[in-house]
Amino acid sequence: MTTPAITPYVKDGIELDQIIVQGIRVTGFHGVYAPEKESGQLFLADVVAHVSTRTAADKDELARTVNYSDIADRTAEVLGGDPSDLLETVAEHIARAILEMEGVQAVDVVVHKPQAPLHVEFRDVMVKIRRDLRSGTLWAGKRIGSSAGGAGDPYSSGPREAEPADAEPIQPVTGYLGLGGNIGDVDATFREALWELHRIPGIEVRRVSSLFRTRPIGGPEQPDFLNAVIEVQTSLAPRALLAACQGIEVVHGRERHEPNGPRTLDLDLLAYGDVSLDEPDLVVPHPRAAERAFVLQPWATLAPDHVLPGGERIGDLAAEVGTDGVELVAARWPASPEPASPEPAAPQG
Ligand code: PH2
Ligand code: MG
Ligand code: MG
Repeated sequence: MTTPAITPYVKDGIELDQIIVQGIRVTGFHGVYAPEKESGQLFLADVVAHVSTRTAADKDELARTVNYSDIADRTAEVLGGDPSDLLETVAEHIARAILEMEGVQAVDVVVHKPQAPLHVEFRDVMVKIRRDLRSGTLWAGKRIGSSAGGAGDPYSSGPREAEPADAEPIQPVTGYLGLGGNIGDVDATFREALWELHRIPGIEVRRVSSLFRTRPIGGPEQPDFLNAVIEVQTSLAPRALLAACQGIEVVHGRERHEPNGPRTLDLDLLAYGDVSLDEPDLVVPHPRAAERAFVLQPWATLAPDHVLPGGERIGDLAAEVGTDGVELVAARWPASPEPASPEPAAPQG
């Protein structure tokens, strides 16, 4: 059984590594003809997961890579699972199952059906596909669901696409949120907001920037702000994450009187993975984030190497806007009280 050659998959100019499982063999019941669905026949699959294996190798830790045994299990489950008419469908379902695994950027799938009912002698029939997180499978709301094969199967034709703003990601996405406030005990409000966010299913607060006192930009005469940025990992759609932020603002007595006016808590969605959105209610990345020292300076203490979809690096943007009107209050924050995590960011240089 031969397998077609594997073309490298290149992401951000870097050729990814490949984890390959070949010849996974299972009796399956796929096929257009009734006898195929009744008796079943041999199906085989070859799967190439395109991943970066560097950190796993560096640390010699299974948790930092993709377990090839899981690749085989997921593939076998599709091969031996619900019958589809077409090999194309089987391949597509395997690709989706593998792309759901954290760290997998792209996948090649070959499905073989060496006992297909043909009129001539032959060695093998196969369908080969490549899918990646960008090539249309990124949005679970659009592409993934229990509806596969039914009338609602997203692969059947028809304009039933979820808006990207409402689509849940296949893999958890790293997001950045900006915190601001200048009314009340803002430090305490921020700490409460962290835990309120963390408690929401689908949001995990990962890391917290240093805390800054900042001169108000725009709006009426008002007290200085406190500002910080946090990193979250989320399985929520962008709009659901925004709604969570707005809910927490309301809990903390946020009232919208005037633009740029004083507030107890402002929770802004700064970035969501490398996604760009331009909706009436939601622009991502935050349209003014790249200009504001009170966002960029805290952000740069947390994720200086984060790159916006336009290619700008947070650390570079922070250096450009400078530190005018922005003063470090606490490098490590929140310092107290219990519980100690989410982990504060290590202070910069
Ligand atoms: N937020 C604003 C307007 N102006 N100025 C500072 N220093 N910090 C803020 O968070 C801030 C602001 C609107 O969201
Ligand atoms: Mg806001
Ligand atoms: Mg704001």
